Amino acid sequence: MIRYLLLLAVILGACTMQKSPSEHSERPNILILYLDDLGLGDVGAYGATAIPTPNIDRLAHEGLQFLNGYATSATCTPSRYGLLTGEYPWKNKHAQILEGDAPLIIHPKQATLPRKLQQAGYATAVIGKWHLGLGDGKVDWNAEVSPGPNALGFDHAYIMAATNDRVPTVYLENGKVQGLDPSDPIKVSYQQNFEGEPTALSHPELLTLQWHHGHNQSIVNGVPRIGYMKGGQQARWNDEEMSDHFLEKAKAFLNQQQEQPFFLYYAMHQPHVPRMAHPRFQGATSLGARGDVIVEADDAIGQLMAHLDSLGQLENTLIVLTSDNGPVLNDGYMDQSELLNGDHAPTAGRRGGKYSLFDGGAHVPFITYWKGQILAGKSMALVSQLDLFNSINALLALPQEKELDSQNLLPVLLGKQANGREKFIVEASQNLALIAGDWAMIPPYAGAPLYRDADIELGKDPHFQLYHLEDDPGQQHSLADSQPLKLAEMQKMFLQEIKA
Ligand code: NG6
Ligand code: CA
Repeated sequence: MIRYLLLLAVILGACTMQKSPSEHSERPNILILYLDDLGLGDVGAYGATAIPTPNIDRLAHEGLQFLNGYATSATCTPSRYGLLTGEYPWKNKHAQILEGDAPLIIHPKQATLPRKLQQAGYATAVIGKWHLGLGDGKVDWNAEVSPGPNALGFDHAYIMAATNDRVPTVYLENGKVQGLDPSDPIKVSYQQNFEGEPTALSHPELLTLQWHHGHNQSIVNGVPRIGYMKGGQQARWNDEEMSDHFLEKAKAFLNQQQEQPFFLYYAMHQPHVPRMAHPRFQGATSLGARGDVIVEADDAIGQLMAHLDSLGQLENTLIVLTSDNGPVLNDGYMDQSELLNGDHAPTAGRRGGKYSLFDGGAHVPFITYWKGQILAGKSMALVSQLDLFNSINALLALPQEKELDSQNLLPVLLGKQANGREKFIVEASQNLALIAGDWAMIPPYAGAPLYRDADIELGKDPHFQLYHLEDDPGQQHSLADSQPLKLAEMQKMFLQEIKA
């Protein structure tokens, strides 16, 4: 009897024994590299020749490069919402570009990717851009700001609240503004300026970067921003050091991970405006600020990979690199990105860009890399960032969240299956379009077809539009009239998908 008990104890012990990280291949670390406004054509592996991106190219060439990978939306907040919740963002009316003092739009009781991983024993962190709202209404930036990422399953959060062009221009660590001097409290408003505070309109002489549209409120570091802010002088970030700063925080998080696997959501701010590369990257390309910050981002990715390698974790980390939405050259500052763009094709020939229902809106670089596990290659499979949620669940043998819109595409993401999704919805400002196989269908929408300031075609038209994306990637010839049967099939699929 005792012998059997001992044997049982040995077996149980072996089952529960903590494995060293290197033996954890079924529970790899997960690193999501999420860029901000990086277009399909902004990366060497996807055709860019004017912007050297050797580190992203290495991920693409040694990993699996998806040629039909999509964000859920053509702007940031909704795409991040879809990524972290596995739910279509247009199902939440708040999932639209948020102001810097907007409340958290993911309910703390909602299923989230970080909480799933936290519950599965992962150490979880978000470092970088948040833009999903903070607090529950009136935020006091001088006290603990909550709920935020920590309430959604992130053990650790080192973030900017919204975007690098919106106030407050400070970093928050686990809900606390970093470097805040209590005698110089921060006030933020998106309604009105604080008395005596200079704005881009009242004090244009203080600007070192000129605004083109929007971006004419508070001035921080000579850069005019969206929103008004007063105080917190010591806590204000330095735009040119932001990339190094987040990288340092990411490395520090990785250094702390010994026993548990980790999930790091590294939400980079490049190449979103204002594009303020560190001086060592200024002039790295002939494209001006936009090209330079992409080189800066690529360099940070290379450093992070080298760091993972030095910790012996590269073979044990599934890396997913993608972008929250398509590219834009002029997003509100006169940084000469349009003027200096030359022949560079940020959307790789897709129509539209950020904000657009055309393919340039949400069709983005999408790469999976797992050294020793994913074979190098290219995939034509249709994949959406929405699917990372249930695919990662599958990887960890966790139950699927069937009520979500996320599909388990794990075999596709690992390169073991060629066919991805049959169809999915992409959105822009809560307007929807369907992608199914090689086809894209955009229902009729009222409103201006062109976002004039940014010079981007939004995809709005009073008629149905139907495009064959393989034959016509630039969406120049709508087949809505000549292919009525296909259009009807797409309309039916669209309705099925939005009702599901
Ligand atoms: C827009 C801003 C744009 C950018 C965008 C959010 C203006 C005129 N434009 O409202 O500059 O900040 O919001 O970008 O203010 S995103 O990538 O976070 O969605
Ligand atoms: Ca973005």
